[in-house]
Amino acid sequence: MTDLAAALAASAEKVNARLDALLAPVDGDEGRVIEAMRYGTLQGGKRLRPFLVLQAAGLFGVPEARALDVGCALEMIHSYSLVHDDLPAMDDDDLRRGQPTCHRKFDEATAILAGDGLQARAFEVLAGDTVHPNPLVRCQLVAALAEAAGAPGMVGGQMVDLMAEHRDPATIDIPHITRLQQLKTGRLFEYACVAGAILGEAPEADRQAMIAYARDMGLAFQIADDLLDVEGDEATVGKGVGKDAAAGKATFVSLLGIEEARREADRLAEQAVGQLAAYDARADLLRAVARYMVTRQS
Ligand code: GRG
Repeated sequence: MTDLAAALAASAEKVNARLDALLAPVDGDEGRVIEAMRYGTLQGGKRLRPFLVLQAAGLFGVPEARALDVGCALEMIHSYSLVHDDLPAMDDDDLRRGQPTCHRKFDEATAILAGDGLQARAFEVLAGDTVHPNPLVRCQLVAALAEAAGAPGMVGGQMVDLMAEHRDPATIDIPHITRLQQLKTGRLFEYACVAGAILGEAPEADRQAMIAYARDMGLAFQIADDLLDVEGDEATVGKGVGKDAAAGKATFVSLLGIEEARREADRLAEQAVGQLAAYDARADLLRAVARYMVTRQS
């Protein structure tokens, strides 16, 4: 096992245990929504975003327990986005992480409430004093996550994605896809990294370095995701276009082709590593994770 694989596994174990505690089951009718929130969150997942929070926070001397709660709050937002993205009104998916999607396991109304509940719980955790003794720091963390997850970020990106269905396909070019993905998936990665700097009350230059690193790494992640989609499609269906492209959506791969997309993902991963030039060996796992984003198999 590489150092990164071991560190990812150790971090995921801590994140899973803390998420389990933060989403404790309750009795009564409302227990069903908690059960669905737990289902949407605790059924696997790589826990990349909390790992990034922990690693970025480590650069700025932040105690791990604080970073862990921020990472768990972020993972709740990520999980809510997946539960809602799978709904019939969005992607209408039956499987997530190899298991029935939340609305298939429960029902549509419960899955909507589970996503809503996860979002609210995330902000409740962030506002709690286990995260940081200084309420101004907690306020900054809350405001930054609201921006990353909301209309200026992930939700806005999802809207741009939905609107693309009504656009002339010829107008969907690389700048359009880049912006869409920076909002839809990139902003949560940016939050993961800048949250470490906010927790450490680091200077603005560090915050910008964390954002620049995450921006390049997040795009590399997304291109790799498109490549995995095509490779999975080649393996299982033999069409070799990927689920999104087969559904008529433009992707980095459909616009650039497989080889060029792979080169661009590698270039962005190295650019992400370059953004960490000012940091010592404590940033080595962040460097490794940028390279892992483009070599991962799931
Ligand atoms: C519904 C508000 C709302 C937003 C949905 C992020 C998003 C917006 C939808 C996810 C759709 C999707 C599958 C995008 C591909 C990239 C991505 C975010 C993959 C899932 O992230 P991983 O690989 O997943 O970190 P795990 O399962 O490891 O947590």
